[in-house]
Amino acid sequence: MPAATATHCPYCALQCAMTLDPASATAGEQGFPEVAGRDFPTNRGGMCRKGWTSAELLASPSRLTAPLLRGADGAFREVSWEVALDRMAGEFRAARDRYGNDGVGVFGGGSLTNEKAYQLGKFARIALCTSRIDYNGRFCMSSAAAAANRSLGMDRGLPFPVTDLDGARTVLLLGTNPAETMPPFVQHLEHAREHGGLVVVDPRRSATARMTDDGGGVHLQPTPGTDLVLLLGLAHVVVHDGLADRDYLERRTTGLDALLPVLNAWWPERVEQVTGVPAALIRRAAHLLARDRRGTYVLTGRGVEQHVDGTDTASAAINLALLLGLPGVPGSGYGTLTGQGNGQGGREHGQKADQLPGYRSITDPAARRHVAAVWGVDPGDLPGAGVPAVELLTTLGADRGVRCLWVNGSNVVIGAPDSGAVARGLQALDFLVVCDFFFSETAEYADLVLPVLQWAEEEGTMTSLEGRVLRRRRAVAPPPGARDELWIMAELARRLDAPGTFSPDPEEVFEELRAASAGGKADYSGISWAALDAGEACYWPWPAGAGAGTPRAFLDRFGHPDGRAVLVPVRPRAAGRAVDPSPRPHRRERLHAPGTLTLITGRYLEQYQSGNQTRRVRSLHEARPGAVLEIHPATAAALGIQDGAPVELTSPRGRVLVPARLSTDIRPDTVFLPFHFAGDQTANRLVSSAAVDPVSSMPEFKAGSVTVRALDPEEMIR
Ligand SMILES: Nc1nc2c(c(=O)[nH]1)N[C@H]1C(S)=C(S)[C@@H](COP(=O)(O)OP(=O)(O)OC[C@H]3O[C@@H](n4cnc5c(=O)[nH]c(N)nc54)[C@H](O)[C@@H]3O)O[C@H]1N2
Ligand SMILES: Nc1nc2c(c(=O)[nH]1)N[C@H]1C(S)=C(S)[C@@H](COP(=O)(O)OP(=O)(O)OC[C@H]3O[C@@H](n4cnc5c(=O)[nH]c(N)nc54)[C@H](O)[C@@H]3O)O[C@H]1N2
Ligand code: SF4
Ligand SMILES: [Mo]
Repeated sequence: MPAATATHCPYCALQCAMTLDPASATAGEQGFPEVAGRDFPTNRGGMCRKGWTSAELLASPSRLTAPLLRGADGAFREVSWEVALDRMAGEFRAARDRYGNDGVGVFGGGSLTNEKAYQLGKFARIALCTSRIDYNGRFCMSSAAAAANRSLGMDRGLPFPVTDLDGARTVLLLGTNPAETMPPFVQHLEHAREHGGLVVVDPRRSATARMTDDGGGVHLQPTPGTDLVLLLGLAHVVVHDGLADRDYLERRTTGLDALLPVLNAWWPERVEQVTGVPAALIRRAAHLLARDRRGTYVLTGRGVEQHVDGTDTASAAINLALLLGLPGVPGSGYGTLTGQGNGQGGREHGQKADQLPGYRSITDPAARRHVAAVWGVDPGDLPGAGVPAVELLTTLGADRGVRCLWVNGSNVVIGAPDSGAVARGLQALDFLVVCDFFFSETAEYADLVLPVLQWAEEEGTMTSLEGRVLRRRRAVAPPPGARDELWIMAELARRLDAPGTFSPDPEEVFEELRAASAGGKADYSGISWAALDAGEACYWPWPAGAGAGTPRAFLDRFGHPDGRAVLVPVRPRAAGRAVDPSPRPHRRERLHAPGTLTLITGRYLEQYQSGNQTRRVRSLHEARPGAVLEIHPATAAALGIQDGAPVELTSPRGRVLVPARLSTDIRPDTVFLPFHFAGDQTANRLVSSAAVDPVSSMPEFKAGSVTVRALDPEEMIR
């Protein structure tokens, strides 16, 4: 093994390049590899605190190192892999016999390598023969993906390299806070900021919104959940002030005639009434976006996508970009910032309920034939589409629901909406298997916990937010008791008499993935392991035989058969508001009860996702030991809430206890909570899973309704 290994950060989709050196003097002292930033286009040697401290977890004392099986007394005991895998295969077989194939289910994640995600989808379909597989990316990228597929005919988060943004003069940032969620990305916005061209849309004055201070641009602070209307207003100004690119619309799009009447109805003063954003600011922002269209980008994040109208809102953002003539033109564009480390690759190769590898549809007969041939099975033996994550998780243990579940790469007890109900569902299962490297809150409900490898202990590929495939490399040996999922799947497949091959070797699985993806939208067939190792820029689609990949998509044509992008005439579903996301109040009087506020949830720089990794890193924990409720001082005063004092948040689903922090960065009608924490601080105990986006099945993470009240400090200690 070479002394220092070139790899990428384990966490987010920016996939900052790093070097891990287990042999340096520092490594010797600290007991884990030394991390150094590595020059690479996305991060240019920079990283955030999570990346710098990531290697600490390789030596964590809380690492899982042996399979844990729950005994009849309810306690976990270490067992051998042989016993663990026999038991798992036995339980899955029994559940299939008892309830049918769809009685077993798999829940994956966007942190898995391409090879593991691909193999997991294959394992579900032909070893377990179930349609019931979905993954945490449903809570992440599904609205943006659905909108891009619908409008552009292909979903690659950024259809251009991140470095293209370096030359931008104007960037519209819709519900995305990269200053905290991808700090090294912010360097690519510097040029636009210098030109006063950042337009940040966020109900909070986030770290990213603060970049618009001192002439950096403008911050629009809409009522949460009203972005669709705001985007219709911006598009209205573009059309009515003659700023649309008529020639581009004529050559490259369809659907303008259907869109124009929708836009007519949303003049800025009307939009102001719904969104609270002043009409003059809407006009100013629209003109800023149109000032120099060969230098303008429109980017979305979870703030506009994680809503029950998230797909339509993302479509409205694409419409705006198309009206301005941006997508598919060098030096301008539309994109969404993918979140998880392999959020992009993880949504391409078959973890999704309705999908086969290469971004193929599981209901398309030609796709089924192609993939079945690669897998060596009959197309008729492939199950049909399964159910999306919320439905899978809300029917656990129920009639026709999943009875025996394998969670591999998600911590649903923290990350999924209505997490209290999810926990009850897990409890109702006949058997739950959780694979993780740390004992997660979800593992607490498991019957069997299997220890897997961390990023720096495994080999594989990841696809970053710009659609570039990267090599993840092994820098250290794994602890003796841990195994990787490819091996686990190979062992289980054998025990389940599965057809086809389940290789434990990542390079072999990648070769198969290439073949399975060939001819699909996300075509990896031309990308070789050798090219990846040589550091070639491997952007998909890269069909076999093509000399190179596709750093910039859509230059000649969009992904639809006619090569054109579609302007989708999206409109709010009810007057003003898309769908009222507020939960049904228990009692009528709660409707107007004092303290009923809009809850938005999101992220801190120092914590990652469910926190199962970053809560164990000492310096990150010290910086952000828990959740804090961000609340406006005027609202706090009206409710008798002091800065730093405990508050209770309730919704019909559950309650959360946290300290308050008074801040004028948030609107008076809105409060903000991060979702990284466990126990009484679990934000998702409050979040509803009752309504989802009709296209993407995204729940409403960003605009719920909660009641907030001051809490007597004694009430906290219970
Ligand atoms: N530190 C850190 N970084 C991460 C992650 C992490 O957990 N921690 N996770 C990674 C993942 S998986 C993802 S998906 C990305 C997410 O990255 P982002 O999309 O940047 O993250 P969020 O904080 O979820 O939401 C962004 C912003 O949306 C705003 N927002 C909330 N509601 C609304 C609304 O109705 N309208 C508008 N316009 N804005 C709204 C919030 O105030 C917030 O500032 O981050 C990735 N990077
Ligand atoms: N309220 C609210 N909820 C949200 C969001 C929000 O903004 N607000 N954001 C949503 C978003 S964007 C996302 S992406 C989800 C994430 O939600 P989760 O899936 O709950 O988050 P993670 O912490 O990434 O969970 C991954 C788990 O898998 C483990 N793990 C990591 N890598 C591997 C691997 O290679 N193999 C295996 N077997 N395990 C691994 C980690 O240790 C961790 O326990 O949360 C969603 N939930
Ligand atoms: S920005 Fe993302 S990839 Fe880069 S160091 Fe931070 S967590 Fe890692
Ligand atoms: Mo995400």
